[in-house]
Amino acid sequence: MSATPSETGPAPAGCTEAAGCGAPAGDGLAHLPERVREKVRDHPCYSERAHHHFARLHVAVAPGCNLRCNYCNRKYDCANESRPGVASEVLSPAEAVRKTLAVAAEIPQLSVVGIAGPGDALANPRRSLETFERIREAAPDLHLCLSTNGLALPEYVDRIVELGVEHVTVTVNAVDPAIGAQIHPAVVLERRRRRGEEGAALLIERQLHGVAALAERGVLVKVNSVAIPGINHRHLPAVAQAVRRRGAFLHNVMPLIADPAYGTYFGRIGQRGPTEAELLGLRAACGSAMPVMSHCQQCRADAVGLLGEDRGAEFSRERVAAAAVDAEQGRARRQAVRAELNAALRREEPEEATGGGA
Ligand code: CLF
Ligand code: SF4
Repeated sequence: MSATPSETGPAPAGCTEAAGCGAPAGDGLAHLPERVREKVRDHPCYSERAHHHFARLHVAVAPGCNLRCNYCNRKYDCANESRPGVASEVLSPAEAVRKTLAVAAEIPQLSVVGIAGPGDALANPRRSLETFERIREAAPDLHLCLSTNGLALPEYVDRIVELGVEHVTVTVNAVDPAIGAQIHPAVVLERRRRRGEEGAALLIERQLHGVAALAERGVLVKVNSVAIPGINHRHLPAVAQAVRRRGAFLHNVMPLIADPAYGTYFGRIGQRGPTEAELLGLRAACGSAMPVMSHCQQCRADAVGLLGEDRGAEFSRERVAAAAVDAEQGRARRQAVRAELNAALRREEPEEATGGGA
């Protein structure tokens, strides 16, 4: 989320891509091919059931952004501020790996490491991709997950696939440039800033292209949309249809968070978020295109633990640097715990397939 875009600028506080890279509806996994089930079963965001058992870690290595979103403030938060995409500190790739190993040794239910800000993962490609490369090497059992606004996505599809990133979230708030420009007033691509509908059209074109290219390569693509009453609220079912046609797997429809205290443009002008009833109605409307995630916690960009709990304070830079981590022992413990959880969930799947009712 933010106010002033810059490619290199200081860390945006919370990417709503990140801000809510949210997840799917109740896991009717049984209808999916086994190769897809394997990728979803222990991902706490892609499977509603998994989120009760498996944990995720966000490594906040991506400070810059290439987009301006009217719901973003691009500031660091205090550690107690729990809202989408914010982070208390930005890590180097080496620090991110160390943190991953420390968390994975302490939380054996850890199954996913994601990059979700605090800016945009692909506006910081060197840092993000190096981080994934190193984590893949150090802890190959962990799923890699990336969240992006999609502007730079077409350039990185091959690299994402090559690194074995199996889950990518793209935030798509509009497929109509006139609506998109009210949410994203400016984009920066190849050092050129484009404003208004020109910028929004470019963003949309690249988002949809990126979603299709990833889906064709077998990456599971989740799309996040921020519901903003009076702006894109009635338009989101059209977004759902457009991304489904490009192969998106899951839609996360999230409420706008626009507290004036956060200093975002929408906060300053008093733009309200959707009511609970509006959000439910919208999720139902979007759900005719594809499954809709309803358990998203709109995580911080440095979130740690099960969805809904945040153990980030236990893994600050200082604590991680001082911790003695036995990576091998951690891996063995994690693999045993995850194997047991996976087996239990697998046993439940046939019941789910027949027990869902009419
Ligand atoms: Fe993180 Fe996002 Fe991956 Fe999940 S979060 S990068 S897909 S591992 Fe999950 Fe958090 Fe919602 Fe995102 S609950 S904000 S959907
Ligand atoms: Fe903020 Fe950039 Fe994410 Fe938009 S894309 S929410 S401006 S960090």
